[in-house]
Amino acid sequence: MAFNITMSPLRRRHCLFVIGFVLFVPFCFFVIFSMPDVSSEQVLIERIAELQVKLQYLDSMYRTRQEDLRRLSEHIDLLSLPPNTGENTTGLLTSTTPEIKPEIKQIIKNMSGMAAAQGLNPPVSLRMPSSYHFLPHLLDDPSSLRLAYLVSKGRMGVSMVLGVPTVKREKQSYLLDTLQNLIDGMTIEEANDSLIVVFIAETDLEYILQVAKEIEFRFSAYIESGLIEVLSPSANYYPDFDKLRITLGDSPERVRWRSKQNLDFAYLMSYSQPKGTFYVQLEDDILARPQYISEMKNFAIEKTSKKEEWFVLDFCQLGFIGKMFKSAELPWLITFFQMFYNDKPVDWLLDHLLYTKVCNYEKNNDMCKREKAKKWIHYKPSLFQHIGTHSSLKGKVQKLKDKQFGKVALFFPHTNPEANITSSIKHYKQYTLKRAYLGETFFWGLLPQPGDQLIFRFTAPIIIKSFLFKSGNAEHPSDKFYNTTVEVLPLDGPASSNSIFTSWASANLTSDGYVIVGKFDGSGIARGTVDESLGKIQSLRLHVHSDSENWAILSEIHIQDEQSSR
Ligand SMILES: *[C@@H]1O[C@H](CO)[C@@H](O)[C@H](O)[C@H]1NC(C)=O
Ligand SMILES: *[C@@H]1O[C@H](CO)[C@@H](O)[C@H](O)[C@H]1NC(C)=O
Ligand SMILES: *[C@@H]1O[C@H](CO)[C@@H](O)[C@H](O)[C@H]1NC(C)=O
Ligand SMILES: *[C@@H]1O[C@H](CO)[C@@H](O)[C@H](O)[C@H]1NC(C)=O
Ligand SMILES: *[C@@H]1O[C@H](CO)[C@@H](O)[C@H](O)[C@H]1NC(C)=O
Ligand SMILES: CC(=O)N[C@H]1CO[C@H](CO)[C@@H](O)[C@@H]1O
Repeated sequence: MAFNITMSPLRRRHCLFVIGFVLFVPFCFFVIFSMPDVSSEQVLIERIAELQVKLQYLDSMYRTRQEDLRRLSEHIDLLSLPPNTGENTTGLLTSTTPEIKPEIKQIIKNMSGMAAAQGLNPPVSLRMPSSYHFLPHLLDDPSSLRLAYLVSKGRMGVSMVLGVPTVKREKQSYLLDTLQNLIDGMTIEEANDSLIVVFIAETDLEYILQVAKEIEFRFSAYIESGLIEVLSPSANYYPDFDKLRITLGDSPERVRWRSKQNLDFAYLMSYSQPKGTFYVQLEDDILARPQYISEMKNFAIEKTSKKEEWFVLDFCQLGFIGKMFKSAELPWLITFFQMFYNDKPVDWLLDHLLYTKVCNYEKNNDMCKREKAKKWIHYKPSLFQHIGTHSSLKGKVQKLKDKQFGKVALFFPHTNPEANITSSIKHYKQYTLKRAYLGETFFWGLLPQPGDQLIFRFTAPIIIKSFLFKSGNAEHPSDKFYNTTVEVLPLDGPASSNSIFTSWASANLTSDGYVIVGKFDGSGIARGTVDESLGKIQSLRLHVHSDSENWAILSEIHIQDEQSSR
């Protein structure tokens, strides 16, 4: 066993090359012979670039293992060493001490009797500082780096890892909408080759379980497939935030908030690092463009294939959102954040790291900017946008929007049966229910109250095949209808002799003759069919049962009658 562990570093390196070679060469042959077209050269170059980054990631994984081995073999060497008597220096030669050349031996011989002759290969190893030096509180408890919570299927080796940190917010949480949006923007293949790591940066277990429960309710299929993981740190991971140094002249609350953010990012990145080739830092209140995954991946591969030595690919102009790194290079950031977590906000640290890497102190600022721009490459248009208006720092209203993001569809028009429309919810500006029904815009109503009704009276009664109401939109995902039912008024009321109707619908009948046929679900959508036995429908209404802290948007209205579905 000891032999395996103390395999020479050279042999380990060879081992890696052999693995790389075995993977790489057949791949190249495969690519070359399966694509005889000359124009596919570009494709080949890009596939190779992709593989290069992947190899870099594998190498970093391998080095982590190597580090473990090294620590272990050092330990074993020290245990098996004879005590240093100072009498026989060559006696200290072990498997890891270097061979002494004859000339050197000669010199030592000639120095016999001198203390200076005994200085070679002492049984002393240098101790390099580790994270514990910067975060000494981690040593106070052996469980400080143990996860407090984890739901994971252990997915590894994907292309894209998306890190989504989330914290408790006073007002609205957008986490579920953000996750929905991230998943909606992926193809099946991309979802299979990605991982979304939700980091609940809280220590209140009740809250953590609540959030994890909500995620599973809404995304059970993706928890099951391993696409979504949820984790939380041990309370001992955090230092005593009351003992932080006040830096940059900020308020204690702000220092605390930004220091914790640094530690949160370091944690999330450390967890995510071994999971995949690329890592993208996100937030819990964002909106992503459709196809963002393939756009990010293609951009990364294009830059790599052109031999551009990027460190950050930036897909959003705001803060730390949408920054992509090679997982293999994350240790740079993690260590930097640990060193300066109490000193600067996280986005400044990223900038400082780049500055330290590439800027020449003696050259002018323009030069520095140019050098940084080579390593920190911006992508346009932006792929991510902020949706939250309430930042998690109490009282700080987040109004920053990325101007490069451009417009997204805020409503989806349909042709609906002709109807007379009334709403007891007051509309905002030009966003009337009538225009929304006609597909000209979305409906935006102020604070729904119990009893509020949105009524569509059909000019001619119709057989309804299906209905779809989607509330909330991309920019205002929480402006949904909550606790709201969809109800229809049949032309032949319950008084009619239709026995099928009576038996089925009586349980769903309202006091004023409407039949409940559906309701808005947690994601703000009401869709369904209307049983044929109800016959022709005079009118359909949305009926609100609870008051809401949010305004309400209808971004999609689609009522299909027999004609339109033909
Ligand atoms: C030192 O140790 C080596 C190997 O154990 C032995 O061959 C040699 O004779 C020793 N030399 C002295 C001066 O004790
Ligand atoms: C050994 O040391 C003596 C005295 O310091 C010196 O004169 C001599 O050149 C040395 N011999 C070798 C082989 O280094
Ligand atoms: C998903 O990934 C696995 C392993 O990487 C692969 O075997 C499988 O074919 C993929 N499925 C799809 C639908 O891409
Ligand atoms: C729509 O219905 C309301 C209430 O029944 C009625 O006052 C109004 O005249 C109708 N409008 C049209 C254009 O039919
Ligand atoms: C919906 O509203 C009804 C009537 O006010 C109330 O009894 C019920 O608890 C509400 N349901 C939810 C999920 O809020
Ligand atoms: C939409 C709705 O409430 N449907 C109910 C109508 O009544 C039947 C029978 O009681 C229920 O099974 C449905 O859930």
